[in-house]
Amino acid sequence: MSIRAHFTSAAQPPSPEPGRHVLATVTYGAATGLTRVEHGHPDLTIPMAVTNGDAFREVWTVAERPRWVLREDSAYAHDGRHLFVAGLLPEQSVYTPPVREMYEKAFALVNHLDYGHVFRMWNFVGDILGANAEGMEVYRDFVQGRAQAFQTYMGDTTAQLPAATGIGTQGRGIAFVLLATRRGVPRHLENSRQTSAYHYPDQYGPKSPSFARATLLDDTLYVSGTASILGHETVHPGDVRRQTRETLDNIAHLISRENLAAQGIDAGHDLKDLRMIKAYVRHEDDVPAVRAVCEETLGLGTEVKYLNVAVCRDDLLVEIEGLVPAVGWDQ
Ligand code: 3EB
Repeated sequence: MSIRAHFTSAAQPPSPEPGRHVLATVTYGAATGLTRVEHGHPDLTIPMAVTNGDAFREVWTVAERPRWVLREDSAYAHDGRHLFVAGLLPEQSVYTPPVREMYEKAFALVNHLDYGHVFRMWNFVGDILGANAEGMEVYRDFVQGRAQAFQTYMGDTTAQLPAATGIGTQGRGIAFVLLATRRGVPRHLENSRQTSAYHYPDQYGPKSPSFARATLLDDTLYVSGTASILGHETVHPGDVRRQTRETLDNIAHLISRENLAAQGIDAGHDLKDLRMIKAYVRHEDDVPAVRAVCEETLGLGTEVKYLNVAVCRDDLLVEIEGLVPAVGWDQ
């Protein structure tokens, strides 16, 4: 039985389906915090809701009763098959060394607990487009520290880099979530419309970002944060509708039979198969336009959560992520 996720209101305690257990939750709300929720599982709250009333919770559930550990700046939860790790780093003058240390500790924990493979990460970067004390952009500073930690963990190979999201928040400092598995072997996938992020040229920073475009685990396809980028270049600067369409076109191609077959995967999906969709929108005023394009493209029946945060390039107005669940997930 695989790990699964669903959205609930942040106002209600999460209620897992019969026979399943809450591993951990991520709340998209108004403040930063790592807490223990009623039943005992950890919750990471990130400030990025469009308005306070729009806060929601992403609930990760598993088949076995998990163990939970909550510390001041980190938490983890695991059930013998899947591991959730979250961490918080307060605002820093320079991020590379403390980010490296935080991610190295997380990867050491993954190894220590014997969950062999990281398959999905979220990186929540406050003031993502701001400058650190030395004038370097916070995102580039973060990317450098993360790259060093991955190098410690797996050496120079890019073959094990997982799907990820790198996104701004309405707060300060950095937080992350990682998911790892003991059982399956994840397949990390690229998109032939886009340069692999780990091969981006150095015009985007001293280290290339450490992530794959998607990861396939147990027939669920985890789609990374995706933006209006072709090759390595932003397209449609200043046009949020066209950026949203291009982003959805990128995801459509990523999950298509053509793109998957080229990487030895016998599967093919459409945008209508996408679930757990989050659209990160730079300017709150653009939310209606992003919503209109999503509804046009995905249909009115597909739930999309809209959040209001900066994306990691000044010219990117929107980033979208989701997953294609394995058959039977909804049952
Ligand atoms: C991009 O394609 C857009 O640094 O972890 C997307 C997903 C992006 C993950 C990350 C960044 C990250 O480059 C930005």
